Amino acid sequence: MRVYKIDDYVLKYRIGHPFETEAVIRDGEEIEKNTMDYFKISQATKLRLIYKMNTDDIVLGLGENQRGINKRGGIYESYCTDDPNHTPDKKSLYGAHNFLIVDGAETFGVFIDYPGRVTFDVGFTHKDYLEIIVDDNNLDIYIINGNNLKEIVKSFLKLVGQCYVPPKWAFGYQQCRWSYEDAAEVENIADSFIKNDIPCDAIYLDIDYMEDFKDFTISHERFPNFKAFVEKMKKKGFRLIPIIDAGVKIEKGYDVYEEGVANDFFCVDQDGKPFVGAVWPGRVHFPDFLNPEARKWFGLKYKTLLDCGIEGFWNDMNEPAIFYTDRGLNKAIKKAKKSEDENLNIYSFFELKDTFIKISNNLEDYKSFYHKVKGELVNHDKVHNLYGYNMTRAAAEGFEEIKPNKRVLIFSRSSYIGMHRYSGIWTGDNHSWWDHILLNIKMMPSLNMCGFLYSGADTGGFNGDANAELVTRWTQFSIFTPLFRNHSAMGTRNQEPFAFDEESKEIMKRAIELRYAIIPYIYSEYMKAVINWEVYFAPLVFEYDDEMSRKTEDQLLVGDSIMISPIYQENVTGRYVWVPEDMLLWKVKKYSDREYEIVKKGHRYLNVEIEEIPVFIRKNKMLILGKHAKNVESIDNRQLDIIAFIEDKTSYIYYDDDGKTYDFKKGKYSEIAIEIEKADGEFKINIDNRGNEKVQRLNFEIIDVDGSITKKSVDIN
Ligand code: MIG
Repeated sequence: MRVYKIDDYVLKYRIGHPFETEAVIRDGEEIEKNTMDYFKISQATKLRLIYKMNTDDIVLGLGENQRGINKRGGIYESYCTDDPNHTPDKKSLYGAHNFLIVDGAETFGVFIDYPGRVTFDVGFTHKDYLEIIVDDNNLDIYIINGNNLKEIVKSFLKLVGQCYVPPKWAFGYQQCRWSYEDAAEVENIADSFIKNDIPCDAIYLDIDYMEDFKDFTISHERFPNFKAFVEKMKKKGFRLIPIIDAGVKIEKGYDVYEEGVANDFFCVDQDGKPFVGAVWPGRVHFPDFLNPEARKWFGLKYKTLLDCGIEGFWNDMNEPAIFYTDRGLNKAIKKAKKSEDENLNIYSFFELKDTFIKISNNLEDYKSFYHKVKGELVNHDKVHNLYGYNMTRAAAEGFEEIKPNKRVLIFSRSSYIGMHRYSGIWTGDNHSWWDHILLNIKMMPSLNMCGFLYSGADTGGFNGDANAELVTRWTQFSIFTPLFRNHSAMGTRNQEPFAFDEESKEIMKRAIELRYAIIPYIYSEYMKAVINWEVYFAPLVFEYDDEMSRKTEDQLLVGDSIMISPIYQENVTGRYVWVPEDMLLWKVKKYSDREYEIVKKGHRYLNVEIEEIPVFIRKNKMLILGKHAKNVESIDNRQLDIIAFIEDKTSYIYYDDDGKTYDFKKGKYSEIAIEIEKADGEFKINIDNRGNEKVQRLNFEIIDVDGSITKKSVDIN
C-alpha cells in the first residue's frame, strides 16, 4: 500500500496497480504511512474494508441507488445494470457511484476508485458493520476528512472536478416518449403545447427516428428533410433531442460499422474479432470507448446531427445493455431442447425459465470481451463501470471540437464518478409507481453528493400506465430538478400534461409555469453549486443538526433558500412535515398569487391539495423569481421578484451568465449581491450589481418573523 497526500483533508491509498479510471483530477505526494484511517483492511482474493458503525451514525451518498438517503440497512453493488425493475431489493441500477459518507461519532468520506464490481454492505449482513468488498486487489481508496458533511462533499467534489453545465434552455420543461414516431407526431405534440399554452423547451426523439436503429442515421421515411424540420421546430420554440445508443449495427456499407471495423475501434472477443452482442438494431459491435482514438472517432460522429441544428442528446444502453449473445442464446436453446423429452419437475422448470431470463445482461458475456488500453487487452468485466462514462465523454469531447465553447445538452444513462464533468444523467427506466416519486426524491441528494447535479427522473414514470394524479404530483416535485423531463415507454398510456382531463392539465400547467418562474433561482443556485463545489439538493442534515433532521428522508433543501416537502402518496391531501426552524410557507397554486403563512419549528400535518405546491422559505433567506414564457429564451426577466423571510438580516447572490457558452469559467458572469438588514424596525436594502445588465428592477416582498410585510421596489439598471 502506498499513501499519497492530496491535501490536508484527502489521502489516497493505492493498493496494487490500479486501472486508471480518470475519475479523479488531482495528484498527491507520497507520504510515509502504512495503516488506513477508519477502516480495518483485509486482502485475500477480494479486498475487504470494515468499519464498525455507531448506533447513531448515518451513511449518505452512493449516488444512483435504491433505498433511503441514509443508506444504512442496505446492500448495494456497483455494477452498472440495465434492469428496468427498480424494486427495493435491487442492488445495482445504471450508475456506479462509489462515494459514501459516514456521519456520527466519526465523520469521513470514502471513495473506492475501482471500475469493476464493488459491494457496499451498509449494515445489511450485520447491522453495526459497514463492509466494502472489492473483487480485486488493485485499486485506489480515497479517505476524505472534514468537520462536517458540507466540507467533506466540497473536498470530494474538488477531487473529482467541476460539474457539467448544460445550456440554460435545458432548465426548461422537456417532453419525451418512446417514441414520437415521425415528424407529424412530433409537430403535433409541439402544437399541443402551443395550443394549451404550456411552456416547453424540448421534445425528444427516441430510437425510432433512426433508420433500423443505426446511430447517426435518420429515417428519411419518418423524418424527410430532417434539417429543415429541426429548423422549423426551433422556430416554433422547441429543440429536438435525439437518442444515441451504444451498440453499432453490423451491416455492410453502414459507415459507422465499416470505419469501426477498419480501424479496430470495437471491443474484441477472446479470438481478437469484434465482439458481437444483440440490442435494438439486432447484432451489434460495441465501440471501445476506453481507446482514446475510438472515443475521438465516435465523438466526432455526433457532427452529423449537430450539422442538422441539433443541440442536445441523450446516450442510452451504455452499461452496455446486451439483450443476448449467440453464446447465451445457444446455451439456453440447447438446454431447452434437452428438456423437451424430460418430465420437468418444479426445480428444473424454474431453472430452465431462469436460463432464458438471464440471457440478457449476462455476466459471462461481460467477461467474454476486451478493451485495448495502451496496447494491452483488458477484460471488460474489470472495467465494466467505465463504459457509459467513456461513451458520454466521447460525445462531450466531440462537442468541444465541433462546437468549441458552445454548451450542448448531454446526459447519459450509465455513469461512473467523474462523468459528471462531461454530462448529466437521468435515472433510467423507473415505473409509474408512487414509490418511485419517493425514490426520485431520495436519489437526488445522493447523486448530488457524488457530483451529478444535472439530473432528474422520468417524470410520471417510464414503465406502466400513469393516472393523472401521479403525473401531477410527480410534476410538482420535478419542477425542482435541474433535468425536468416527462418520459414514458412504448405501449403505455400517454402522459403529456394534456393527455388527461382538463383540470389536471391546468394544474400541471401551473406547476410548469412555476418552474419557469423560479428558473432565476434554480439556475443561480445550480451555477453557484458548480462553481463553489456544493450540492444543489441536500438532505436537511446538511443544514440542521437536530435528531429529526438527521432522519428526515422525504424533504429536501433546494439550493440555499428553500425546503420542499413533496407529496408522494395517492389520494392524500396532505402529509407530515418536520420544520427544523421557523419558516415562511408559500403554498403555490399560481405563482402570481402570493399568500404566505409563517410555520413554527416542529412537527405538523400540512394540508396540500392537489393544486398546491408547498415551498418553504428558510429563515433569513430569500427566493428570487421572475416570469414564465413559452420557453426559457422567451422569458422577460427585466423585473425580478424577491420574497424574503427575515428575522434580522440576510444576503443573497443572484448569479447569471450568457447561458450558452463556458465563458463563466473565465469569470464572465454577473452577480447581484443583495443584502437586507433590519434596523430600527425597518428593512434596509443594499444592492451591489456586479455586471448584470439584464435586470432593471427588483421588487421586494419582505416578510418579518412577526408576519408584517414590507414591499419595496429598487431600480438597478
Ligand atoms: O430497452 O430507447 O432507458 O428511456 O425510451 C429500452 C428506448 C431502450 C431505454 C431507455 C428509455 C428509452 C428506451 N431505452
